[in-house]
Amino acid sequence: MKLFMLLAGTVAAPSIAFGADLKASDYVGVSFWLVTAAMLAATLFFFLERDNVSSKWKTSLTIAGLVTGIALWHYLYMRDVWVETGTSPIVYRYIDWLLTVPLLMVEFYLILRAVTDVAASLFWKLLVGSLVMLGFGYMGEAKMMAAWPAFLIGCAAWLYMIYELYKGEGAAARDGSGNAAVQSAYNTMMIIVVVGWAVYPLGYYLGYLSGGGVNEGSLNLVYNLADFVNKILFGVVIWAAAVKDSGN
Ligand SMILES: *C/C=C(C)/C=C/C=C(C)/C=C/C1=C(C)CCCC1(C)C
Repeated sequence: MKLFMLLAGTVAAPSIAFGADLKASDYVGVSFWLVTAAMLAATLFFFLERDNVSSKWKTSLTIAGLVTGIALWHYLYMRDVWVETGTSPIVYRYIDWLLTVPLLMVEFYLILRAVTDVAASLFWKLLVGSLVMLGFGYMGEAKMMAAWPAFLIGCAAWLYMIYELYKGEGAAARDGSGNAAVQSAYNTMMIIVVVGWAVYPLGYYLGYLSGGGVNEGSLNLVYNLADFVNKILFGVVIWAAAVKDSGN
């Protein structure tokens, strides 16, 4: 009950939310609304599904719900910035990523820890990688530094995280765990970090580097679709592994 009241409060909080006038031709605005609703549904789903998995998996589902819940909170504001002004909600976007990307990285650590021993250093490496990637991305988008070098440093940090997951400590813990549900979840989550996450630098490229000035529409449409996959689908993969491993 408390959970529902909290969510109801969240949805009612942004005061301009109900004044916004969404036009049918504003497909970027429509994508903001769709993703907002999907984040709400996903958050409820992950929290309620905690009851259906064994105790060692509950934290992973809590984190999945926090990721979509934090995104819901920011989408409520971002969609209004977009609908009212037609400009990129860069600050809300990056505050959201700053919180949710490290939480997504924690998930790798948590699903491994549910079934095997894994060093905390894996978590710290992924955290530093996330902060470097997002810090430089923000500086590039907010015009605090040139768009190209910010992009290249951000990409290097992303590749470093992929390396850690693919060849480093994470992969070693996965191989040693002997748990098929975790191994397949880990591999699917890694594909999301490689393929699903590639959409963000693509959006940045289309928005800032492909010439002809900043294209706010394609930038936001691409980021919104990517958030849908990388936050909701990522959580669903974890949920599926948790249900399977719990014998339900
Ligand atoms: C829920 C939000 C997620 C999973 C956000 C992920 C964001 C990225 C993978 C961003 C990557 C970027 C680069 C690799 C280069 C610099 C520009 C960024 C920040 C868009």
